[in-house]
Amino acid sequence: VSSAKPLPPYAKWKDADSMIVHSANTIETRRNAFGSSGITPLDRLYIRNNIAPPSEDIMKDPDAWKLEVSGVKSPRSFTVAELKSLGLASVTIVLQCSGNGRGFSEHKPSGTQWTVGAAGCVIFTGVPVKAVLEATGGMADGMVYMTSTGGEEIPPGLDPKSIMVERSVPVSGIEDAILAWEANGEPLPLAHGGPLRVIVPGYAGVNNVKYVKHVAFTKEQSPANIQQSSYRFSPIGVKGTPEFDSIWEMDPKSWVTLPSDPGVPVKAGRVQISGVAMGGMSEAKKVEVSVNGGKDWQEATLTGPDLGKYAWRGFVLAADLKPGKYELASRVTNADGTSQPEMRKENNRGYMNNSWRDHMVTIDVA
Ligand code: MSS
Repeated sequence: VSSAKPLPPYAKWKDADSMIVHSANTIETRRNAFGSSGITPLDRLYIRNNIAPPSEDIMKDPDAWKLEVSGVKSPRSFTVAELKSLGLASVTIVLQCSGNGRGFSEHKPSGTQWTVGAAGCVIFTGVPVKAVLEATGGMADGMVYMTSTGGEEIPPGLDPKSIMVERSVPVSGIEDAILAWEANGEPLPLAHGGPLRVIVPGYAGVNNVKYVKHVAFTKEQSPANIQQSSYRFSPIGVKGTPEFDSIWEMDPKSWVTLPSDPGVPVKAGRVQISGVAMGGMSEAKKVEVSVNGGKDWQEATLTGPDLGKYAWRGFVLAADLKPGKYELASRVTNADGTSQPEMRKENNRGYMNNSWRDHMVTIDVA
């Protein structure tokens, strides 16, 4: 199946057959295209841009890209080459858009109608934020957020606050954060935030600011719309404001990836039902699978390498299926003992849907 819309130029290198192109800025991985190794190949990883990405020109000399660091005792700027001398760390994370699963919400929230594919598991490599703090004398007194600004050009005549991508996360979240220049062993491509990207493990996609040009430790959250009103858990029909929680830490979530080929019946007999499971802020510990829409559950086997608490795990359950229709569901429990809920937490923009019922897939066995 090839996508109806073509891949935009900056994402031409993606595997078109694995992607659903919603728009030039929103490209989803097909449910059957995650692979089963635990790591999502970059050419199948989803893309989400809130505004058009910067020109490919910024990738000509990635080591020369400049990052400004402020809200520290000795503010200064660093080139990527200089950052590379400060430290090195790799972290495997689930990168997941806050809106992943929005397409299952009944109230049809505005925004991309993602199903399962605005997520992937990626090994990012870069310098620990803590090493950058050490090199700048530590945070200035009283700072409680790390506020990162994306490197997009703001078109003249627009109020920067209305479109700039600038996100604040509580400093409690930066323990394992890095500034990354590499993904899955490759130089970080522009589409995923090259030359330099903030990675806040465990936090929803939007907090991982791409082409980051400024990291500031601040007392207040960013005044940008993307912080103040978007990405907030407001009730259905209510616009986001700072009184509602910001979309930060992710929840446990899993879904079946195979079999899920649309319109292709599965051969009766032994079927390996597999998928991916993330724990959110602690590791995915246990996955249960149901073949009858959540009436009965069986414990699945975790597969693949354990790449740490922020990564997802593969899982598999072997089932002997006679001809018929089956509703395949999965439910993960993390190390903190939190299980994926049956129902989504309703909110205006359909953020953070982790309902196992919404994520079921129906297959025909023949
Ligand atoms: N960054 C920047 N700079 N810009 C933009 O737009 N977006 C967000 C993040 N970051 C942005 C940034 C989002 S929103 C998301 S998801 C992510 O990113 C994605 O990623 P990729 O790589 O996949 O594309 Mo939702 O929550």
